[in-house]
Amino acid sequence: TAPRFLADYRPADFTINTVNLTIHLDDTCSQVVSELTLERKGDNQQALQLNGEHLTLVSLVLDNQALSKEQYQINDTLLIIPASSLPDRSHFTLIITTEINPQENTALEGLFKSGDAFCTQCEAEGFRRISYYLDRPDVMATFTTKVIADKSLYPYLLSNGNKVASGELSNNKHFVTWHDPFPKPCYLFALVAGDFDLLEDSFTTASGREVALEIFVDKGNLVKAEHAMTSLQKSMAWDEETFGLEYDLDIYMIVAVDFFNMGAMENKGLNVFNSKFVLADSHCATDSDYFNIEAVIAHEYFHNWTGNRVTCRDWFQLSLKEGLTVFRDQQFSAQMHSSAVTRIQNVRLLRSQQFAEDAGPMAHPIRPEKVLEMNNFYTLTVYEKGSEVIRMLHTLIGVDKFRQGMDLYFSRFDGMAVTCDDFINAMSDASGKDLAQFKLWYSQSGTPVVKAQEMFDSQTNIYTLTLRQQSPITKNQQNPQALHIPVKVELISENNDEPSQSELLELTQTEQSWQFNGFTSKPTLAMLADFSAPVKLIFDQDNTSLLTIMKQADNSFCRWDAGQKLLMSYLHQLTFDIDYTVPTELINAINDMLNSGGDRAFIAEQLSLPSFDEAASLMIDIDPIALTNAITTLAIFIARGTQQQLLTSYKACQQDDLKENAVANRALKNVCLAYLSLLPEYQYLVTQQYQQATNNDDILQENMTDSLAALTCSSKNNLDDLNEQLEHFENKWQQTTLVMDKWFALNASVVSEDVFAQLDKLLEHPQFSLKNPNRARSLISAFAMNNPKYFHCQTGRGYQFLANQIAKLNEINPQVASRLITPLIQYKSFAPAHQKLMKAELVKLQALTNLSNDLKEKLDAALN
Ligand code: BAL
Ligand code: ZN
Repeated sequence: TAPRFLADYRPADFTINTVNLTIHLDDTCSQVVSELTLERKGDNQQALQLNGEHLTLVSLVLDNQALSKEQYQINDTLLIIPASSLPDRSHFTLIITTEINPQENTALEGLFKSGDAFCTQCEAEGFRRISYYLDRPDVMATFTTKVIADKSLYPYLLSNGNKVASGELSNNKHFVTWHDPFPKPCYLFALVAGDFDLLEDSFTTASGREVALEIFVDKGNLVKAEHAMTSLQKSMAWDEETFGLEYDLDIYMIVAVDFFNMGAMENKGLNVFNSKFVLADSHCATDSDYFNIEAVIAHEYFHNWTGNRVTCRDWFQLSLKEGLTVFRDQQFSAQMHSSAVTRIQNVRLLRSQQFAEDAGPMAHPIRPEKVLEMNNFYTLTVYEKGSEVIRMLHTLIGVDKFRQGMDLYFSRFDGMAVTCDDFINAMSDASGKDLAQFKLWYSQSGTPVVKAQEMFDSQTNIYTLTLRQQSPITKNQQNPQALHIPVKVELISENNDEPSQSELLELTQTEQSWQFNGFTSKPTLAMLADFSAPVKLIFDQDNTSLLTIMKQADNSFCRWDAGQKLLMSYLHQLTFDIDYTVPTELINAINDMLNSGGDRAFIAEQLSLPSFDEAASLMIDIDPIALTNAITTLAIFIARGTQQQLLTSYKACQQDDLKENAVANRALKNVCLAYLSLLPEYQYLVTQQYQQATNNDDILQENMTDSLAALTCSSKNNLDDLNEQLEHFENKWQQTTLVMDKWFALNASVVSEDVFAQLDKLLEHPQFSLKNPNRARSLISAFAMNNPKYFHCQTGRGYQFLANQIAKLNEINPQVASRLITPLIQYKSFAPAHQKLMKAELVKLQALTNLSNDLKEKLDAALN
């Protein structure tokens, strides 16, 4: 297959106005009858080319006449009806009958079996595995779908829109017909059939319409759907209050399935979710699971407007809906919880993963220009950096103008398939702000570097700040231009009678200076308040200034970030010299934080060291072993120096555990435990906490967050009790799939040479299967991402393990294989010895027969 280019976009020669689907479900041979009303656009004389893959064509009927084999052509990806076989009229009908094998569909694209249920995943290009179609998002049709299946095995038959008919058929079969009045691209089509428990509730919209809310889960899981239901209701209310956006159908359904490549999918009126983002109770889900469920439910719900009502013209525009919807879900989460902590977590993800992607071989602008396999572009760049770009716009024009821009966007484009430029133009027109230069964020890749230099003239009392920007120069980007970058700064005054100053600076040139008055001595600069732009900042600040910011900055992000910079500077020193003596000022600063009496969730973030990936993304030629040793050494230094205060805080949080702010209490408690567990004299706390949280006479005291936190300490420090705890945990949870995923991940994260033998054993575990994406990720990805010491071990065994599993997944599920390869393709950021070992594995993978496009695209980029 050849790559596609944004520059080659052309409107379709035909469109489809209505689709009438009749789907007879069967495990190995489902029949799909698709009646299309087609329309030729303009007076073109083109052939009709319909996409289709893994389909068996049974018959083709054009305007009531069967087409003979001579009248069309068919290959692995297309059904072509030449102009000579088409009528002269602009409107005509086509009835296509195809057969498919859902059971064999381990790629989980199109129609597949998830356990006993049938379900679909059509984004980006999965519908072509269900029937021949114009599978592109700018072809929007109204769908009517009749689903037929065995009544006992599949009592629920679901599709998009409203239920319009149902009835009994012979042979114990039944049918349900659904009609979706909103024209949509086929990527939003969905079908589910199965036997579920159903949680029902409702929502009354601002204009007084009653919407039925239905969540379908595996039998026995009803109570675990309650948090998802509440989250959905909160999301619906938030979108009305914040953006005036109401839901538009009479019913909103969510189905939780265990076999799913993505987190969830926003199909119109029928979201399909990975069960991981639906099911929760305090015994089996952690606080972050609860948070993530609420965020993903919100994200999919928000897509109803940003994605479904207004969709993408082509897949290069994916960030139009994803960046915007991530921004919306982040704003929602920030309002539901601590905005400071939510922002910190957004930034941690961006810096640890997206910065690495943007520095690696698959770097692409948030609006990519060249794509071989679209599934490879559901990336941190399109989603998370895409959201940062929307956030910058929000910062530049302000909340009110942003809302006016959204209103204008919907009034212009409701029911249409549009581009990122259309969105920015609406924002520009509504706000009066010139965003021409801002649009470069959509076409340039790489993380820009902003260098800051300051000068204080004690004669004139003028403070001058100079900023310089540079975007990376790469093979695909020879001449990057200056971007429009909002830089929020805070100047912290030394003198009580001179107020600190906060400003939004608009950096638009390569180099720009600003002057500030009102200080009689040099103020301390806190840069990038709220992380106002997704850039790498280079600014040499001494420890005294960082400590000042940590204590005095008004902006909570700056306070946290200054602490991280301080920690990062020690990590840097330690990677070069493991005997480096960390100054005791750090101990005082951490004791101050623990004593500060502030929000415990925020303190937990302040105390958490930069992760391996966060630190790595700020370094070059990384020696991964030196970095893991540096992180451990710094953590032990902190633990030793602050042990008394850590213990006091641990106990205080434990006492308050079941009171208000339980989540924040647990967050801080478990960070304290992580430090204390590094010191042998406190390791008894881990045993104690594990017992209390997992094996308690009082079941109400049991708690997955605490249980998992204790187990993580055991596995990271390979504590004596580890094996006993893992065995106990496995016995307790063997029936609960989502918890077993956590168990597999814990096993893969054990910091011990034995991990390799353990990994081999786990591959043979009766509950392990590469066919289940969650399970594959819980073992393989957890090892590669959470166990840097052994993933990067000098023998290359870690790299080999990952590559071997990717080779198997290439045949089973190319999308999952392609996600898992990320840590290997970023090999160029590591020291030469590691590069060589990683590259050798990539070369082996490249030689695979049947290499999927998904892997090929990444391997070619990495090895070129
Ligand atoms: N559209 C794919 C899943 C999501 O981003 O919501
Ligand atoms: Zn999305």
